[in-house]
Amino acid sequence: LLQENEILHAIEQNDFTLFIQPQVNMATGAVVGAEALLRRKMADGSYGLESDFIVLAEEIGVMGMLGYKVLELGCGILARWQQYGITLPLSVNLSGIQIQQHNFLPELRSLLSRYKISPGQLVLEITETSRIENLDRALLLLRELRAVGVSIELDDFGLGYSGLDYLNRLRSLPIDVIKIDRSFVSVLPADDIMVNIVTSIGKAMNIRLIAEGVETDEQRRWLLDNDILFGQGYFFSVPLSQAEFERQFHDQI
Ligand code: G
Ligand code: G
Ligand code: NA
Ligand code: MN
Repeated sequence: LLQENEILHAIEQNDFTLFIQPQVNMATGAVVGAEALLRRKMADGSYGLESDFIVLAEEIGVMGMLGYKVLELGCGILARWQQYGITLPLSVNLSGIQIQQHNFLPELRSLLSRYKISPGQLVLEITETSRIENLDRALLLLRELRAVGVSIELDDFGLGYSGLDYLNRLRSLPIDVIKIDRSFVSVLPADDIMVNIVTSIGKAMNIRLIAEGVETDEQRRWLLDNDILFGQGYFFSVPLSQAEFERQFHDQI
């Protein structure tokens, strides 16, 4: 089991990197974006992330610090891509705790200016299961993020609290993309109820949809047949090291 001091040690040592998974147009295969996923160097030299790492980091009060490092790594990737003329947007995950830190916005602004990032290339993924239940607070923050110019992806959509009142108020949030949670995609095509519900919400709100966790061609075709154009998942690519991602997709990005 993961120990508290292992997390602290990893943060101290900057033992982290971001792996990258492409987001694709499922009709053409074109890469339209990418998600950065936190990995740390394991004892055997491979890269991984314990399933409880983020939760534990939140519990022991270091997620703000770790989240800042993640944002900085993401900005570093975008700055390097700019030098190569790569304009692909990169999605970085935020923890609910991270966005509640009072210094989150000023730090984001200063990272964007220090790394000379055009804000339109940075996408922030906010998980629906985090703190956006507090919609009034979320609205203020998301409006400020909108003013900064970054895009917002609502991650794990359908897993959060989805009462009708919540859904109604969700419409007021400036969200650019909804990511259909993997648990709904993984049961396709046999069980399509949840994908249909979530999809109709996204369509009614006129928000772009991305299906997460697409693993088979059958799922890809079902999603396309149901007007979901964008996807991410092992069928297209597992998360890759930055070098491997750039090697595999250089002619497409
Ligand atoms: O990466 P998988 O790669 O195993 O990620 C496991 C979980 O950790 C997912 O819920 C994912 O959203 C989350 N996660 C991955 N990278 C990050 C990150 O950089 N920040 C935060 N807050 N969560 C992350
Ligand atoms: O919570 P979030 O959606 O950010 O988490 C993304 C997680 O899903 C990461 O752990 C990533 O490695 C994983 N993932 C990405 N594509 C697939 C897939 O096709 N199948 C499965 N099982 N996991 C995936
Ligand atoms: Na995510
Ligand atoms: Mn997700």
